[in-house]
Amino acid sequence: MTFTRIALTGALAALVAVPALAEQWRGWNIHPEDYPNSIALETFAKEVAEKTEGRIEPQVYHNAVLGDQPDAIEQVRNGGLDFANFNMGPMGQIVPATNVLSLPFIFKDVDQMHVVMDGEIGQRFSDALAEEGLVALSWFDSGSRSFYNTKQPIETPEDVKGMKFRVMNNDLYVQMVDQLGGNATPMAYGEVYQSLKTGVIDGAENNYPSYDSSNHFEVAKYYSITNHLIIPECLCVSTAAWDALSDEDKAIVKEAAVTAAKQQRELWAEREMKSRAKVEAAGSQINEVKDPKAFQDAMAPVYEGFIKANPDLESLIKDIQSSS
Ligand code: BDP
Repeated sequence: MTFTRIALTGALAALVAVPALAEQWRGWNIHPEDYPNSIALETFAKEVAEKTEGRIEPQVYHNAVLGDQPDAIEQVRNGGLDFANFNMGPMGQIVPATNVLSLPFIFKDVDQMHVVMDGEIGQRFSDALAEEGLVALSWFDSGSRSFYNTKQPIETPEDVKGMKFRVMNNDLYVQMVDQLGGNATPMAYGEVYQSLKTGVIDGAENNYPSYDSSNHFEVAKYYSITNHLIIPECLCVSTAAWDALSDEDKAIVKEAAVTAAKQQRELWAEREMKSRAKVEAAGSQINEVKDPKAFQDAMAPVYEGFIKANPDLESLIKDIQSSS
C-alpha cells in the first residue's frame, strides 16, 4: 500500500466515524431574554439539543433581531427560519381561520382559551397553519390585552373617541378601534415606544408583561382594563425543518414544545402579577372600565362583517363560544 493510499483509507475511515452534521435551527423571538416566552423557547432549544444528542441544535434570537413579526412569519413559512413563537394576531393575513382568534371578546377568559386551544378546536387551527407551512407544536399564553394611553383613563367607549391607537397588523383590530370611535394605525411593535413618546399615537393595547417589557408604561401611564383580546400564541416549526426530521426526532421536538408551553404558562401567570405591580409602582394608573359589556356590545358590527365575509368560519366561532 502506498503512502497516499494509506492516508486516503485513513481519511475515509475518519469520515465514516464522524457523526452526521448537526442541523442548526434558527428561532425567531420578539421578546427580551427574561420574558416568559423567551425562557420557554430556551428550554425548548436545550431539550431538543440534549435529547437529539446534538442532531438538532436550535438557537433562539431574541428581541426581534431577525425582523418584524409579519416578516418572520414569511421566513418560517419559506424555511428561511426554522422555528418561532408567533402571536395569532398577525397570522390572520396568512391563515384566515386564525382571524377568529382576533375577534374581540371571542373567549370568555384565559382558562377557556387554554381548553379550546389544547383540544379538538386547537387542532383545527394547527391543521390550517400546516397548510401554510407552519407546524404548530404547542400553544403559549398571552393573557388578555387592554388599552393604554397617554391622555386619560378609559372608562366608557366614549372615552376612546378621537384617540389614535397602535394595533398589530390585522384589519380586525382597525375595525375594533373604529367601532369605539377611535383611529387605529397598524405598526410594528418596535416602533410603538417612540411613537407614544412623540405623540404620533395616543395609545396602544397589550397585556401587562408586554406593557412592562416594552417600556410603554413609561410613556403611556393610563392602563384601562378592557380585556378585549385573548390571543393565543404558537410555538411553530417550519414545515421544511419538520419534514426533514426522523420520526424519533419529531417525537422529541414535539415533547420539548409541550414542555416549553407548560413552563411558559406557569411563568406567564407569575409575570402578569409582577408586571402589574411594577408598572403601578412606577406610576401607571390602572382602572377597571365601568361597563365592560358596553365595549363588548360595540363589537357586534365587527362580528357581522366578519361572518358576512367568511361564512365558512361562522361554525368555528360558534364552537368556540359554546365550549367551556
Ligand atoms: C405581544 C405579543 C407579540 C406581539 C406584541 C405586539 O406577544 O407577539 O408582537 O404583543 O403588540 O403581547 O405587537
